Parts: sequence; C-alpha cells; structure tokens
Amino acid sequence: SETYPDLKRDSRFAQLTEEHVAYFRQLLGSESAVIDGVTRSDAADDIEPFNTDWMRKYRGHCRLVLKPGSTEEVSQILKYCNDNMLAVVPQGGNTGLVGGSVPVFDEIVINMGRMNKILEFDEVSGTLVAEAGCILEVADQFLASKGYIFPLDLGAKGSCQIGGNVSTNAGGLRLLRYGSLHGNVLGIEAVLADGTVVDDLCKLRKNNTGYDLKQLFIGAEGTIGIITKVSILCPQRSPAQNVAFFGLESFEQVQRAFREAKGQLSEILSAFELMDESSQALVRQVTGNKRPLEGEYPFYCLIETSGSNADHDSEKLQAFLEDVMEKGIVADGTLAQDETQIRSLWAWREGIPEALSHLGGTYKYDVSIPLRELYQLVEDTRARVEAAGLIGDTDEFPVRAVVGYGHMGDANLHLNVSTRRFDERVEKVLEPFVYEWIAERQGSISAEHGLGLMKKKFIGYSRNPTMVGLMKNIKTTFDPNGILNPYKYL
Ligand code: FAD
Ligand code: 2HG
Ligand code: ZN
Repeated sequence: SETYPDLKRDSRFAQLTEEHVAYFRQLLGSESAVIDGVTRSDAADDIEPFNTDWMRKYRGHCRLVLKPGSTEEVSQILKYCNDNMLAVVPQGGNTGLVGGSVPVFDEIVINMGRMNKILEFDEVSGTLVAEAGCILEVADQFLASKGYIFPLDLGAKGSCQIGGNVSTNAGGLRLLRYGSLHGNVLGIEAVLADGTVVDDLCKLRKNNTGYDLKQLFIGAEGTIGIITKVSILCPQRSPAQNVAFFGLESFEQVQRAFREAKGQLSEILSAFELMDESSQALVRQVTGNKRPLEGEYPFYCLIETSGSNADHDSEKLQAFLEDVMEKGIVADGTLAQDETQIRSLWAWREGIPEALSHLGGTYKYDVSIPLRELYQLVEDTRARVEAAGLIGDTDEFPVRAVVGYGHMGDANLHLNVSTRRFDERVEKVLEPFVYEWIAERQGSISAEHGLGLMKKKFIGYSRNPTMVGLMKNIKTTFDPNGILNPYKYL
C-alpha cells in the first residue's frame, strides 16, 4: 500500500467480490447496515470515516462496512468471513489512538454502532448489562438516573463505545478511584472468528471456576473475537463532587502534593491529574479561554473529590489547599464553586487531546513509569527534539511543542509531540528512543491506549519473548486463520 510501505497485504486473504456483498446484504437486510463500495462507485465519501482514525494518522482502504444488529448477525458474518478468508476489523466509536480501529488494507469494517442497547440493570447490586455498541456517555447518563456511575470516564465519552473501552482496557480519569476494567467487568459475550458465540455474560462478583477467559478479551484490541455484550459492576454515584486546580513550581512539588492528597483526602479522592505549562498554553491558544489561575506555573494539578457530603468534602478540600499552600508545596490554587466551574476546570485537562488535534498532527506516547521519573521523559524528549533542530515557533519547524500530562494518580504519563504536520524526521527522532527510555526503567510502552498498528514493532520493549509467544498461541487458538484485525500488534 502507499500508506504503509513496510507492510504487505497478506495474499491468503480473499478479495471482496459482488457475491460476498450480496451475501451480507441478504444477511443484514436493512440498507443502512451495509455500506458498499464494492458494487457502488459513489460510496467513497460514506466509507471514508470508517477508514480514517481520530488523529488522521492512519488510513485504510476498506470497501465494505457492515453494521450488525445482533449477536447472531455478528456470528454469521464472522463464520462467512472465516470460511471465505475475508479479513475484518472490529470497530467501535473509532476513537482509539494507536491505529487499531481502522483497516490497514482492504479488511471489512465490522462497526458495532447499531448494537447499542442497555439490556438490564440491577438497582441493588449496580450490575449493568449492555450491548457493546452502547456509547459510554449514554450508559453513564442512564446510570446517573439510577444513582449510579459508570466506573470509567474519559474525554472521548461522547463517541467511544463500551465494547471499544473493554477491548482497549481503557483507563481514563477515575481509575485511581474505581480501578481497572479487569476488576469491574463481570462478564462478556463475544464471537470468535469461526462464529462461535462465547457466552460468559456472568453477573457474579465472584466466580472461581477455572480460567477467567473473559480477561483475555479485555485489552485484546479486537484480535481474538468481537465483544457483543458486557456486564459491568457500577459504583454508587457520589452526590457531592468538588474540584481544585493547583499551580506548582516543580515536579518534586507535584509528587509531594500527591502524597498529601492521598493522606488528607483519602477515601474521597477520585482523580489526581497532571498538566504541564506547555499543554496548558496550547489549550489556551486553541480555546481562547481565560486561564484558571492568574500566574503561569511549570505544572498544574487537577484534584477531584467525590463523597457523600458536599459541605464536609469542600471543607476538607479547602483545608487541604490551605495546608499545601502553607507548606509551600502549591504556589497557587482555586476551588470550583459550582457545576459550571467544575466543568470548566476539567476542560483544561480533558480538552488537551482535542485542542492539540486542531494544531496539526500529534505523536502520542502513553506510558507507565515509576512516578519519580514520570516527567523526566518529557524533558529528555524535548531536549532530543531541540538537538535535532526540529522544534520552533515558525512554520519551517515541524514540531510546535513537546508536552506532558496524564493520570498522575496511576503513574501514567501522556507524552505528546505536537507538530504542524506529521513528518518522518520527527518520528525517527522519537522512535525507538521513547520505547528504549521506557524499557530501561521497566516501564510499559502502553499504559492505556494499547498497541494497535502504531506499536506493532515495539511490543518487545515491554513483553519478553516467552510472553509474546504465549500471546501468539492464544491468538491462533481463538482465530486460526488470522482474520481478526490482521497486521496489528501480533
Ligand atoms: P475503537 O477506537 O473503535 O477501537 C479500539 C480497538 O478496539 C480497536 O482495536 C478495535 O478493533 C477494537 N474494538 C472496538 N470495539 C470492539 C468490539 N466490540 N469487540 C472487539 N474489539 C473491538 N483511552 C484511555 O484509556 N483513557 C483515556 O483517558 C482516553 N481518553 C481519550 C480521549 C480522547 C479525546 C480520545 C480521542 C481517545 C481517548 N482514549 C483514552 C483512547 C481510548 O482507547 C478510546 O477512547 C476508547 O477506549 C476506544 O473506544 P472506541 O469505541 O472508540 O473503540
Ligand atoms: C487522556 O488521558 C487520553 O486525555 C488521551 O488518554 C491522551 O491523547 C493522548 O495522548
Ligand atoms: Zn489517558
């Protein structure tokens, strides 16, 4: 392909024919469930959004998008594809950040958007059962009406789907409080490559009967099956939420603030997010909004508390703010006074990826490193990009800024290199440098976004050959013909 000169289409896969399309049309019935660029020459515009990822960094060449409406349809589609050696890409909201959700060549896109129903909710236990295509925000709004909350929240909530979240094992803004999907997902229904329906839609909290196979699908990125339904344990929604926004003079002080927040806010702490000055300057540039604090600081933290008593929690947060300012840990800070202010403070953190997307291409690294060295990666990367002469304020330089932010509470840094345009020279300076840097510190090259196509060559920096070998065996057991999301990380 022109897009990926290093990759070659696997010749074992069949080319799509009119006969294949006719089968899918008859199977799915409804006109809107099949977007067909095989027999229709005017379908290119309709297919484009399914071929291109959120960052506009990855682009496939698929000519057929299928939108099944039931598990049975997913099963029939996959059985037919497996029998006919047709490769497929499972797709949710297409907000993934590693090129995993779009085709590489002409794989068929199986988009889950029509399977969007909430199926069951148990108001006593808080167990929600929903179809995989249910949008995260829709599920959360439903839960809010019942006094519950989805145990995951992230900036793409308006478009990403629960099935996509589970398939990437998304972490998000409140993992610190509610934990990972590996703990909250109670059951999964999925379809394997040959059409077999794996019904493990368990609703029990405890179930020690042999291997916990559903865990394999959590974070598998669509390589071993298509998730069709999920059951998930949702916590009670806290009636009181408070947010504080701090400016700090050094990363040393950020670490001290985190330590104090855990100690003083303990059970009500629900998020501790980090932003550096460069990230905030770019958000300011794009949105034009007034900054939350008067002065500029090298670092900012957003702290959220969720508890049962608004007055008590805000007193606690106020006392915390006074204490850390007195101790000289925090240079300046503000507390949100109402819901609107809470939202606007969060926008300075949640809005970073969106703001950067307006400025050109962003090289994104999503890493776990022991907290002590978390920010050092940003500084070392910035120095390296500067030394290569690639960063500057004018158009002749491809790089605009090297920024760092992320989920401090989970030791998860987002290193973003904001460019005026994607440029191979920049990529060469960044890779494998970033991955080597992480491996030297026994970190993970993917804390939350996954490997997809982007980190295909780099899995060895975080997993040893024995583990990669086991993963390949699992892949072969679940998908012997390799039709599910080919060319990606395995
Ligand atoms: P897609 O992008 O469509 O797919 C992602 C992967 O899952 C692909 O490999 C795809 O093949 C596979 N897949 C999708 N659905 C299924 C299914 N039903 N069965 C099997 N495989 C499937 N991630 C975080 O972890 N934390 C964050 O805070 C966060 N914030 C984000 C903010 C923004 C603005 C954006 C754009 C992304 C963010 N992400 C974050 C990335 C994150 O991975 C996704 O937003 C989300 O989890 C993906 O869901 P999706 O439905 O869009 O999946
Ligand atoms: C976030 O935490 C997301 O905002 C996206 O995980 C991070 O765009 C990124 O690099
Ligand atoms: Zn994140």
